Formats: sequence, C-alpha cells, structure tokens
Amino acid sequence: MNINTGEKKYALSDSELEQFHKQGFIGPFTLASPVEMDELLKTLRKKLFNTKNAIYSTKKAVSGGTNLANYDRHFDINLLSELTKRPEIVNRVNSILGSDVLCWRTEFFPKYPGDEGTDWHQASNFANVAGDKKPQIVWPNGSDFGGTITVWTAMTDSTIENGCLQFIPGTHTQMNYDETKDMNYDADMINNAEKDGIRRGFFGYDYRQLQIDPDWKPDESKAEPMVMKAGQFIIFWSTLMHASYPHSGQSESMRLGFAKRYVPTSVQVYPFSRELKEFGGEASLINHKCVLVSGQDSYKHNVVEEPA
Ligand SMILES: O=C(O)CCC(=O)C(=O)O
Ligand SMILES: [Fe+2]
Repeated sequence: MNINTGEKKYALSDSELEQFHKQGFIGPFTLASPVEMDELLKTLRKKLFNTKNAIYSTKKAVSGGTNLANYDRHFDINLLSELTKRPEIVNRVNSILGSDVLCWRTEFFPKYPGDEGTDWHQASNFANVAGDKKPQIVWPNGSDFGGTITVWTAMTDSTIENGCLQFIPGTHTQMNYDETKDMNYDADMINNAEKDGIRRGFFGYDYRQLQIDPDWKPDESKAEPMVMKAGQFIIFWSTLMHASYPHSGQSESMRLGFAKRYVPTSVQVYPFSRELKEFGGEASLINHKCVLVSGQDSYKHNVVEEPA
C-alpha cells in the first residue's frame, strides 16, 4: 500500500537540499499557525494524561523530562499519528531519505520554568542510553553513516529564554561520541549539574561520558539558536551536534517540542532488543511498530503499520 506518493508539493528545493547536506539541518518551516498549534495542544493535553492505551504504560516509566512515558504516543493518539504523516513534513523528509520512509519513534521534549538545558549530543545508532547497549537502528551493510532524520515541531514558542534548541552547523558527518561507552543514569542529577557555566544535563545522564576524547569540548562559539514559533518545525540529522538552552524561568510558560524520527525502509529498527530500558524506565517493545509514512516497504525488515 502507498501513502504520500502523489505530488511532492513541499519537497525541498535544490538549494535547500544543498544547504541541508552542508549544515546538517534545514528550517524552520511552518506546519500550523501559533493559534492553531495552541488549539491542538489544548486538545492534546487532555489525551496525553490518559495513558491507558499508551504502548509503554505497563512497566516502570518514570515521569519528568524525557522518558518512556513520553515515547511513541502516536500509537494511541490519532492526532499525533496524523502529525507524523503530514505532507509538509514527509515530502521534505522524502527529499533527503527517498520515497520509502518509516517513522520509528516519536518523543516529547518538555522544558518547564527553571529546567536545565539539554546536553550537547549526537546520536547515530541510539545505543547511547539503551540499557542493553544494543543499536536501535541499523543501516544496511556498506552505509558509511547512520543516524535518523529528526523533525522537531515546536508546540509552544521556543526562545532562547525558554530553552530553544541549539545546533553547531556542519558537525553531522563526524561523531564525537562513542555510543558503545557506558553512561550512568542518576535521577538526582536532573537539574543539578553545571557544564561550563550552563545548567545542562541529559535527562539523568551526563552525555560527556560518551566522549571519544574526554578532553574535547564542543565549540560553542559556533552554536546557533533555533528560535521557533509554535507550529514551526525544523529538520536535522541526529548526528548533528545539538543541545538546548536551560529554561531561564523568566517566563511562566513551558517549552514543548514533539520530535518525530524517520529512516528509510532499508534500516532495521530494534533488531536486537525486545525491551527498552532507558531514562530510568523499562518497557516491552511487543507493541512497537514502524509506521510507513510514504512509499512502500519492500525490505520487510520491520513490523510495519501500513496506511489504512
Ligand atoms: O528538545 C530538546 O531539548 C532536545 C531534543 C533532542 O535532543 C532531539 O530531538 O533529538
Ligand atoms: Fe537529540
């Protein structure tokens, strides 16, 4: 079955694609107006509280920051499933990954007033926080690089003051972190660490533990803030050096991002894992599927939810 195979109205232009390959990200683009996104978020909040049908609700999933309770709610909330398939997003992802694309994970990234920023990090195969240290995505033999395309949608305004994303352009082709190294989870670390004068952490981990060179430091002088209006989204390689500012607490409202992660159908998702153990929680992957958001799946590597 096919979806999103018609006219690619929102495809990236040649110059946008060139820019994407050069800097590792492109955007922001607009999905909805701030008023529309605000309405959507109001509806969504009520649904998010009802975790009865959330696929990871059965086992321990701690709350606060990013964690398993924030993962993959597109399986039980239609509104989120629809978001992952929006042509404004998928057409552009197709320009990068080709016509046959899976969404394999969605995640919320909330920052409440006073919350620390997100550590600088890069993710290639996502073994980084996995308790079993197994790669969560595996590209075909011969691929020179891995990673996933992340589409991060601002569900609220995202500003320097309330913790917007930061990128270091052009850093997506070389990993500064070794995802096979161990990282300790410690919930007491959340909102409790300062790194080079900035309050930052990785939701209970310290991402610096994965550094290939323990003495290396990201060149923050090259970092760019990704200021976005509610309803805008940005597209980036997970291998791009990215982080976020702390929420300064000057404003009372939270910042919320909804990340959707995409790979081509040739990629194997969770090939070695039957459960997720990360961010202090654990859950079975038995109800996990990849969602085909465009084209077709001729590889059959993964359990795939096809369009109705
Ligand atoms: O929103 C954030 O602070 C971090 C987001 C992130 O790391 C991601 O989407 O991969
Ligand atoms: Fe990330």
